[in-house]
Amino acid sequence: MKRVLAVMVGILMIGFLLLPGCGGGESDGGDAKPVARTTNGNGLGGDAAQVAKDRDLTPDDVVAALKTYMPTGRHDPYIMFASGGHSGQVFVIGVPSMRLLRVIGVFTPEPWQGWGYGIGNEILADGAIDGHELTWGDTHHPALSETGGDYDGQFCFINDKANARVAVIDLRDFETKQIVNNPIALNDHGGTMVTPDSEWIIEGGQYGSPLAGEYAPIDEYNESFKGMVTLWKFDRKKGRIDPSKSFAMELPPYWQDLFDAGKKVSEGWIFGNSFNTELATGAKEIGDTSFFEAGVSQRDNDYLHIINLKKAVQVYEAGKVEKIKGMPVISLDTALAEELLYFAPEPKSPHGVDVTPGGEYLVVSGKLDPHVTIYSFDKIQEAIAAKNWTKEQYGVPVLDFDAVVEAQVEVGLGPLHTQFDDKGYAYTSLFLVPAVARWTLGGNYSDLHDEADWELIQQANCHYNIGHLVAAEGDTVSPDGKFLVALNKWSIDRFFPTGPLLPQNFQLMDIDNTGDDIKLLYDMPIGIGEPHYAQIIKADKLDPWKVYPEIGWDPVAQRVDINAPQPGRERIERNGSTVEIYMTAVRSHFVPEHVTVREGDHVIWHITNVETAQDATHGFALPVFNVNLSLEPGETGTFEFTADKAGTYSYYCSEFCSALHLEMTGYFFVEPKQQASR
Ligand code: RUQ
Ligand code: CUA
Repeated sequence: MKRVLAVMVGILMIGFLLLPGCGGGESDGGDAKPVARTTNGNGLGGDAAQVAKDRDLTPDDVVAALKTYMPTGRHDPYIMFASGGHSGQVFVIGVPSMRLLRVIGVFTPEPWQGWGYGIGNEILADGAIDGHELTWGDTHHPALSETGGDYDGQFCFINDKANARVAVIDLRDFETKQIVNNPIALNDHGGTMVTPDSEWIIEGGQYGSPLAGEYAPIDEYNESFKGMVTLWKFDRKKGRIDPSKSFAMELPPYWQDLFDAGKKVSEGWIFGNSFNTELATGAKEIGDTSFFEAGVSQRDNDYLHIINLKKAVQVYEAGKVEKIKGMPVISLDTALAEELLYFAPEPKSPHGVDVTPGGEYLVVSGKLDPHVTIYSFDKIQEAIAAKNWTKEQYGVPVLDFDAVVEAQVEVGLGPLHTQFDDKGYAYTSLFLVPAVARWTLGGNYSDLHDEADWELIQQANCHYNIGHLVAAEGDTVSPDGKFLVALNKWSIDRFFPTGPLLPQNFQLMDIDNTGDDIKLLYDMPIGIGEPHYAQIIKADKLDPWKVYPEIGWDPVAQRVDINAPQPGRERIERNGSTVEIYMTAVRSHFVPEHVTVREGDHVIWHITNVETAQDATHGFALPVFNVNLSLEPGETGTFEFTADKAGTYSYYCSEFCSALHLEMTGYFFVEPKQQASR
């Protein structure tokens, strides 16, 4: 097989290098050198053979390079949105080149975008909890907005596990527009996932806690601690979550983990997995059995949560809720009385629940069990109709395991998350092997592959300790297959060691094949935080603005700001001790170049970048007052501060925008109090 491939690559490579302009459509490839038509042992010809030899590349290496190399000027066919973990941000990466295109400032201030330094300050301030300003987040699960269960390229949502917050990013300009706090929770994990038309954004909790962050001692765990899932209503027209139309449901204090929304046949339902049905409270010293890690792993089963969302919405709309810190909450008693909540046993420290493209099956992994367990949505419905259940300690009906399980597949040690492709395969990350398991789906998916149903086909090794994995559109109703990225937690020896702290490693795999032919293509170190989940969308579904639509654009409101400074109308206005500055920026000057205020004045400063050319971004850096804007073409930014320190401050443009960029500067004078009385 290798030999055949090598020869094929050789032929391909020669053809590639000999044909003028071949594959060079949009790139300026320069003068292609003539290449000898001979091949050597690598199956490569001429210069390519020499490079491969000098660099000690195998034929597989060369194929991998050819599959990921993106000539200058050409764009990737896929775009990945990855969580930034405790960087609090979202990363935008081209696939298959794995080039980092952008880090979107979300929960953490980010100076290049001016995020938190004059841009987006109010949005970040909205993320404060009870007056405590937060300057970071722990982003876990990005969710691209969907229409009919397919990514539509309009929005991206992301949760902050550390503080139970959810953010909305508008994909017209790739900027964060909103951060909402969950009033009843202080941490989350099962967020964000969306329903097939993004009507609801799911945010499940994690560690059981008294609702609304109240105090309760640990020995009241069983009564005072609660679990929850929150359904945030998304207003697509406004591009915002509408907290006034959102609600939550109380759950037993098991640790709810990940959620997924039903689709197609299971639309209207949502599913979550859980652990710690043991109700372990940790810490040997207080008489519990052990540390949490053992305490939460005692039972053979935890509970898959099965929630009738459609009915829950009706119950919420009928007002059968309690308000907790302003959030309407369906109590556990109401959820049971209204038949909204069911459980099914799930084996050994389960993690994740992933719904198949047609919505027929739910895949759950047991971290301490080498199987994935596949539940049938139909069988779940039959078991509910037949009341085939027993009740657990909080009164929740637990459906009979054998009645609802369709199949179990032994995939390998430490299975975590599952994604799908267009060929009837599922892919499960195996943390302990570590590897990506490819296995076959049965049922409606049997016709898509030649292999037996519900069977392990390949364990493709990765390095090391894979958490999530993501395939192109791999959690939608129509997965693309083609590429898969393993989000590895450890990188150990993969890269030059940057001291004791090492990057995580994204490994790109080629899954555009069948059988046991998954190939590793590329390593991408992530040295900015620990990404958890990612989603990959086809690039042609995104239609971002190249410049803002009009001069004076306010990206928060997504419309022209009537107060935006316009060219020719720059000015400085004083009103008592408030000074308002209307400034424009254009290559290569600010208008005005001198601004004078008095010590103690409150300063409101508006700047419009009046450029219309793509990429003509200007910065605005002002020392001491912690201001650094990024103003993209057409954008207006406004910031305020108190000029409480007399002095002479030179401000300048912090983007290298033109040959005379260094000259794009000006002076901000703050007259001392005694002189200011002149
Ligand atoms: S889960 S630790 Cu996405 Cu595997 Cu968060
Ligand atoms: Cu504008 Cu540099």
